[in-house]
Amino acid sequence: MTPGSYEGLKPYGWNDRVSALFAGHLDSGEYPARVVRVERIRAMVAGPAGEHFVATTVPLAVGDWVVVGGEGAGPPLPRWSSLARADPDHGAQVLAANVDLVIVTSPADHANPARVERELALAWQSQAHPLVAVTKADLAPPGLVEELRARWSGADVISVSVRDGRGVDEVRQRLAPDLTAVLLGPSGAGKSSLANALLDDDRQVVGEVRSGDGRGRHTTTSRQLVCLPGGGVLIDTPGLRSLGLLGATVGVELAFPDLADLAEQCRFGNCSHTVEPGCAVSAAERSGRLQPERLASFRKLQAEAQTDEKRVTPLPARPKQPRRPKRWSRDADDED
Ligand SMILES: Nc1nc2c(ncn2[C@@H]2O[C@H](COP(=O)(O)OP(=O)(O)OP(=O)(O)O)[C@@H](O)[C@H]2O)c(=O)[nH]1
Ligand SMILES: [Mg+2]
Ligand SMILES: [Zn+2]
Repeated sequence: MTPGSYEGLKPYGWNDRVSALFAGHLDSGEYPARVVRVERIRAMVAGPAGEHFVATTVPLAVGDWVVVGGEGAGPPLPRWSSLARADPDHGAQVLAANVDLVIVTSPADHANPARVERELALAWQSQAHPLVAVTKADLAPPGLVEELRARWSGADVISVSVRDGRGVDEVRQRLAPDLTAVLLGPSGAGKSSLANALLDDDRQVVGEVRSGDGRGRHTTTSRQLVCLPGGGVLIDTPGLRSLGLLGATVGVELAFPDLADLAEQCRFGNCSHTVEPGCAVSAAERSGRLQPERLASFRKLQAEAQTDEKRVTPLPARPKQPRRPKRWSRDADDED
């Protein structure tokens, strides 16, 4: 069966691209749906007639498109993007699927640029585009936003405040008419507050931060997809303590385009930007053009991503050699 127009799914991001995903996948009695929330053995999905629970037997992520039939939801249709982290307990965890935009939130009163850079790398690796939202801009110390913009030159940085409303429309415009965005950032960054501002409704629960260090209290506990009134889809997420890079080497490169440009000018193609002569990266650091903190952040993320990459994609096992009789063992050095 060919997918119909499914008016009821349009607020959930149904468009020609999604329709094409389902072509040839729908039998009679089946319908397309988008995963709105995932629980242990069931998921809340949005189908053409509204949101309802379905049984699931395969792992699904918020944002997945699935075929629903008599048995519940089938496996996810191929994802065009997948925001994932290395999870210390479960290996890899997909946080959100089929997102176009990752909104990396960074609270202006407790800016942590290195965390933002980690999240930018995960966003680029996911195949979505990142957008940095410096939240609580009404509390920003003078010059902070300009400083962050300079550090992340090349990234789309918007300062946002739900107190005075600045930046909210800009974020809204990025999502219309049918793009999907996921909010990423530490607990207390103001993700759910921004979701409510975009929804024009206090639907997401918002929590006070701790008075001393401004950390959040992990108010949001599950990932949830909501439709925005002016078009576009938003996924609110809980602030995560651990965001392992899961081999995101490409994402790290894309998050540091300035360093990639400099590295092209190094004398040696395999320059490690530490001790080599003619290193353009070290020269930029010495001259003050490259902030040492940014370089340190790049080195840390790159090393972590490379280590993860080896873990995630282990080198192919060497084919087993038939055991040789002992008297041939002196030839062992000739192997390879
Ligand atoms: N001054 C100011 N405070 C804000 C702004 N946005 C959010 N807050 C406050 O920051 C606190 C945390 O907001 P939340 O929206 O719950 O933060 P969150 O990122 O969803 O946190 P988790 O759900 O724990 O991950 C609340 O007390 C909000 O009122 C803002 O633009 N300006
Ligand atoms: Mg929240
Ligand atoms: Zn170099």
